[in-house]
Amino acid sequence: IDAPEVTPVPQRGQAGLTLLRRVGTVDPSSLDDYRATGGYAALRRAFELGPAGVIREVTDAGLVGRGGAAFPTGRKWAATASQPDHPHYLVCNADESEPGTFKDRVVMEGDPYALIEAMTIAAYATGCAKGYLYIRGEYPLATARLSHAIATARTRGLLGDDILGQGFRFDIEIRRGAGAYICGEETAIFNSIEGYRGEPRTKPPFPVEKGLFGKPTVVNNVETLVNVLPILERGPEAYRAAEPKLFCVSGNVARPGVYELPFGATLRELLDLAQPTGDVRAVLMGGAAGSFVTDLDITLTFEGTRAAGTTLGSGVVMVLDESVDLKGILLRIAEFFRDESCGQCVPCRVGTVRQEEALHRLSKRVTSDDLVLLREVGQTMRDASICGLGQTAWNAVESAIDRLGVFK
Ligand code: L3W
Ligand code: SF4
Repeated sequence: IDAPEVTPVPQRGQAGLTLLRRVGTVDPSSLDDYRATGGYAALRRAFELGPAGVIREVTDAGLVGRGGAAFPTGRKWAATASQPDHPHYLVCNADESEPGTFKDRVVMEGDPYALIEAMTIAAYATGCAKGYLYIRGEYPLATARLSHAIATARTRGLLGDDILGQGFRFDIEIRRGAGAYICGEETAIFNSIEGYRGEPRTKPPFPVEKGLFGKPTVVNNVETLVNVLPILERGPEAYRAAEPKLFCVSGNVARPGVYELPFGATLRELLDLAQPTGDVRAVLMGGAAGSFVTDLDITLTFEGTRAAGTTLGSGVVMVLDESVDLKGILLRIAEFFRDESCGQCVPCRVGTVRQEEALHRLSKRVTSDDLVLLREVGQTMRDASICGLGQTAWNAVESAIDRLGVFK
């Protein structure tokens, strides 16, 4: 379940790529290449529409967050824009740390100006003069390319005091994470940027009201933001007709990597592209926080995966064939959550330890006592933890027991 030892590549030859259209085909260091391939057309359109017009288009497009929780982006932007308290802040969550997730890295490394343009549009729509790009510390290449792109954009009047001569002021500061998974939780990012321990805050209040430095803040994932470009370039209707989604395919497949497909494809269609190397025993959807499925006819939408009792999450599709030691994978997931729990709340701090201990015992000898304990601990973590880490720490284990018959 560690990040695969491959360099994910966009699947060239797939017709009609949207989010990956420049990745691997243009020089990511060149602003001229970016502009020559349609770059900054969306920002120009944003200035024509005005902030309220941009929010209307994003809302009409039906864009929802790609970090895992699928919250409507237009609603988030409108809520931030309407806050009377100032300043407003924009935070791009680029702390991509869900095991099996590597789509944001591919976008940032291959098309850094797209993220900068998209952040500028988000800031314009929501009234932010300052944006933070909080990037995973283990992404040095993406960080270097984004730093270069930000500096270049500044010298060319695309960031700074008077963007494109429109009197709009906005700039971006990069902050690097230091290896903690929990710092991908939106309020832990705020604490980290403010110089405190990366611990989640209780919600509400939501960031749109009280976020970074206690001010109204819009937080969006990298993939969510870059979707705003085709929305403004094509219009919400055309966007909705073929809404793009990135999937991170890893595990027992011949062609691991980042795939772009329109929402609505089935898991089987995606796997046909990635080519499983053996008989598929299960697919882990949504990463360590997600769950195992066996039905390959699941529709790859937020609703379709929910109906199948799993989650699209951040787009993880980890394929496991019969050769895989499932108990070992469950132990690795439990170890991961125990290690990454910030320790702030009891259900998660204690529950993740108890879960791992019970799995160790069960992997040697199956007893009904330990199976009952595991379920009680899991349910308590789900019901009583402060944040998504504790709430989801039992998902994969539960689905392996109930659907894959582990420990039978
Ligand atoms: C205004 C309201 N805003 C909710 C906002 C909230 C946040 C967003 C989603 O993420 C997911 C989980 C895993 N007024 C609001 C509101 N919001 N109600 O909407 O909120 P929430 O609390 O449902 O989810 P979340 O805690 O932000 C949990 C996934 O994250 N996850 C791992 C993700 C990893 C990656 C990665 O590596 N790239 O994304 C772990 O739990 O799927 O669904 O902005 O403020 N009334
Ligand atoms: Fe920290 Fe876990 Fe509680 Fe989240 S659920 S605040 S990670 S202890």
